[in-house]
Amino acid sequence: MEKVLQLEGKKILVFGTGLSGIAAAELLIRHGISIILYDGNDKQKEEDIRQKFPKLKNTEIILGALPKSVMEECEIAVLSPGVPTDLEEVKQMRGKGIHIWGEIELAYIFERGKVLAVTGTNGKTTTTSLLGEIMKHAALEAENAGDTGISKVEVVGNIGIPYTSVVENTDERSVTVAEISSFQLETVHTFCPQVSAILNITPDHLNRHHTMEAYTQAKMQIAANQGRGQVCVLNYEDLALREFAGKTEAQTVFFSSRQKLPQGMYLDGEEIIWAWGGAETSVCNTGQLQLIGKHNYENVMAAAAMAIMYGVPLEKIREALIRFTAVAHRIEYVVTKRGVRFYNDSKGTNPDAAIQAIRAMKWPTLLIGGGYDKDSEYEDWIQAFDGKVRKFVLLGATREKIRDTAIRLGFPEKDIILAGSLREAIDICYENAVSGDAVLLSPACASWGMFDNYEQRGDMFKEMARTLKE
Ligand code: UMA
Repeated sequence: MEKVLQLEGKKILVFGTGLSGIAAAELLIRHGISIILYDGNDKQKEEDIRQKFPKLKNTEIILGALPKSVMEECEIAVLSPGVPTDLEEVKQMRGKGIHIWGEIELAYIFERGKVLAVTGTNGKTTTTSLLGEIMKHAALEAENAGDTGISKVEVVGNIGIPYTSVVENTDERSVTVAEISSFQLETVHTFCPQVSAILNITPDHLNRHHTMEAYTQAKMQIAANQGRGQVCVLNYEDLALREFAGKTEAQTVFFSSRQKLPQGMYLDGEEIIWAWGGAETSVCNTGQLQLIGKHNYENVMAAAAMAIMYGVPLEKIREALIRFTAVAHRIEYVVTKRGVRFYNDSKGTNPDAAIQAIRAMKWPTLLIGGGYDKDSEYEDWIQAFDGKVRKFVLLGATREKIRDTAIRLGFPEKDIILAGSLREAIDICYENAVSGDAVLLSPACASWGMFDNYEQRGDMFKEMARTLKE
């Protein structure tokens, strides 16, 4: 705990009262470190925060404008991921010599075990969950064998569990599997995963990072403190990442879904192969996996390569891969009724995500789409159907707009049906489906207007599908 000592006697400003800020504040309070909790949103009420989080009862809370005096008092500011690093207040603090840390950096100061960290534009959550399952399986096996291997596994970060909320559970033999966003990587300084991965980098969050260079730079921070003793797993098909391999100090391992690699992990037809030291070993056949779609095979390869490089036996990795079902609401297999497979992709809330889902379907598909209008364009999505969509059932505020786009692009009008509710949409699909078809909920739109959130939409779909009469 030597690293933690550096915090003693210092006053820390915790910036943000969301998930990360509260978890960071509570961690510091538990360690008797003096903090000020600050949030720029003055619509929040101090009493509400105190009532919701009783541990903050003696903590100074400031909402709205940040007084200059606070900047004189604090030595470190811990930013929540959503706080931009070029915010005026943050610039001023930096100017005054205040150390700017992120919530991940703070947690890492308390880390006692090893960290495996995943970043990338797409696939982070699936890869992190899958790697978490592999490591848990390996830990369990080690215990059974009376081995002193991995004591426990924590899965944290952007996935929704603040790292600071569980880091005190770590010990010398524990493993923390972390999903780390570009926002979180902007404010790490000593964070050093034993194995990291950058899955892919495509334009995203440019409103925050401003340029693609800055966004790419942030992602690459994941390996900034790694040396030859650590490993960084990279997607060979991403040119920026291929180039990055020549720059990082870390040992690099590639994966590819498009070509054979002399060393690393690759997809050869339906077989995932691990090539190492001149030998080639099959990891698994994609047909054995419950995850589907090429993008998911990339996630599988990244997670498996990370686990191998950590030292998990291939057999254990294979068992965990085969057992793993999709993350909830992301091309999630639900049930088969009368030979018709049901898939829930309620998380497909934009056309890009929905494109991945329809590409993943290997069967004639009855597709349920539409929802809240975010001013999206649907051409690319409809063009990705590739003749697979037998019936296109549309819901919500966007249903007419999507129908008109589909007709304009030559999708048969007779196969488009407008439904008034999710219940009606499912029933239409089930009536029209034959054995061997798939029914996919992948709306390409947000759920608002008809549902509270995408989780509720997905849960209702699953419940309705499971209770259909055979
Ligand atoms: N705030 C300010 N000033 C600002 C910006 C925000 O005071 O300029 C305050 C807000 O008023 C609010 C608080 O900060 O009270 C919110 O902080 P936050 O946005 O960091 O949200 P948290 O609840 O702490 O959640 C964060 C991540 N959020 C973001 O990155 C935006 C969560 O990722 C993450 O799960 C959580 O920490 C736990 O680690 C969400 C996300 O959308 C899922 N991530 C992006 C993505 O996946 O694309 C990167």
